[in-house]
Amino acid sequence: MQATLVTLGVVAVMAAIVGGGLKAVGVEVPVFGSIPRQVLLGIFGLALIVVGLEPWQSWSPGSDDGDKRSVVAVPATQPWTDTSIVVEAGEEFSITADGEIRDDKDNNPQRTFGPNGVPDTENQHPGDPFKVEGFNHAALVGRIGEAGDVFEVGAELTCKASSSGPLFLSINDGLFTDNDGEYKATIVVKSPVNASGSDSSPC
Ligand SMILES: [Ca+2]
Repeated sequence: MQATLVTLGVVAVMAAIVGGGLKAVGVEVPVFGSIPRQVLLGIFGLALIVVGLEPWQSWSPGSDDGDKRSVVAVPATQPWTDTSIVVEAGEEFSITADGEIRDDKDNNPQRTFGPNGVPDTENQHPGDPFKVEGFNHAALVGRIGEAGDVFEVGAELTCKASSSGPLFLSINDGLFTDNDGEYKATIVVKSPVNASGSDSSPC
């Protein structure tokens, strides 16, 4: 596509210079009777060359917006998954998650959860590590750094990093060995240009 544009542009410029009567790479340009047309064709040809030489990247909208995007699998069979993403204090990031897990595959194989989990209103899951915080059972949770405060992610969260460090994700469950499935988390660390300012809460 780009090479074709450049070729056409070169032919147009050549035709403009010699005044038409040209046949090149399958394109035939008749003799011109008018100088302004010749000039116009020359300009058009130059424009084609410029467009053709432009890096392809700039043609796909949103590809150079500066956001860092990553998709990470969070298996239900282990605590804290290192997302390999490092956030800086003050940086805004968003996490959207989907997928399905089971928290007791042998005894309750029909019981499945999504990233939002469920409120543990009847205290059926006393072993949940983030019960005190009031986070849903089997919900996706996160922390920044090994000792960072844990925050509930659920299916969607946008927040501002309260500290710098590696981002970890886990599932709010007390026993991981009887689980299966995984959540898939899409993490977008926003460039300062795309951050929503002070709107998002700290995490
Ligand atoms: Ca479990």
